[in-house]
Amino acid sequence: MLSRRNFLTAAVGVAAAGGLAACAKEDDSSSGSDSSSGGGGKKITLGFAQVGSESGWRTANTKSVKEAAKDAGYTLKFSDAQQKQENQISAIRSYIAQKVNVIAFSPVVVTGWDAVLKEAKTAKIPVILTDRSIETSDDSLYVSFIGSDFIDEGRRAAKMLEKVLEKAGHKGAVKIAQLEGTTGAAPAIERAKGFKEIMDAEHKDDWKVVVSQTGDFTRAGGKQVMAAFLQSNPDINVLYAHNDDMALGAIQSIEAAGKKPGKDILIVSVDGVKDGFVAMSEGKINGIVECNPLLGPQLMELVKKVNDGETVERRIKTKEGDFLQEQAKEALPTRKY
Ligand code: GZL
Repeated sequence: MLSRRNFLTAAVGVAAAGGLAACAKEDDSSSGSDSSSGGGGKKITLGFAQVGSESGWRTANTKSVKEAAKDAGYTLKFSDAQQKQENQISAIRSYIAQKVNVIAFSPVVVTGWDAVLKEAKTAKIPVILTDRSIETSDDSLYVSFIGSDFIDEGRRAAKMLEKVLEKAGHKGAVKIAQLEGTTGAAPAIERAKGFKEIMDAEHKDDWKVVVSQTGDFTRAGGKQVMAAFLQSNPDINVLYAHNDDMALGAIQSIEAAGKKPGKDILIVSVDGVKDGFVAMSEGKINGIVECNPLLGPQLMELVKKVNDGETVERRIKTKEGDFLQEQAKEALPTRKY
């Protein structure tokens, strides 16, 4: 296990690392400590490269990370990559140059990380993946991945759709529109994979995904793409959205087309943000597979162990539930995000 205390740190002269890409947004939130104490003193300095601020889920995830770092007394260097991989890579290089103790990030897409993670490894800075995973042949490039099981979320969405169809008394063909997350992102790839696994195994004769396209996890994307779906496939009767924000955008287009979301077009979504629960309580979304963004406290515990050179679990899965319409009203007051 790598820990900065146990070795000399090679100077990492990555010139470009000094600055973040122009359009990324960064801030140093510390607990009032001297942020130059990264690695020298007792205080842990964590560099966190966030995907962006594309959805309600991401906003809640950012809040959880920042609050938990403050509660833990860590110095947090935080950047928002605005969903651009080049900005996340620049942020990681910046943290290497600043000699943080630990780097954590939520990779916007699964590929293209080996080079920068090799630089972190050379600098003897351990890396933790949060929320989303990566594809790499070199397992030594990160010490742990903490986040949901997206393939299971896709399976759960398909099983939930079975219940929604039965409850709606649906008869006849099931013509599904799928709003995919960001192209190349683990949640998009894996939520589609899990859903297809159940569909192929248990519904290959009566369910069909008639159209599928990315809405990039945003409301605007969901609205725009759903409008196009309804033009090309007016007989869609189910929407499977990879996140609530795209489902909420799609609802606007469904209503603009004179159709009733939750009735004419049954909707199953993923995340469980408050606005998603409100839409469910209004009968506009039929079921939501929860994906828990509140990873902050677990992440900070992991950071401490990694920094202290302890052995940590390679894969830590977050716990989450499933919610149907009738549970929405009762659950709303206690939703934390
Ligand atoms: C899932 C997370 C996804 C959410 C979206 O863990 O990566 O990204 O489902 C967010 O809302 O944009």
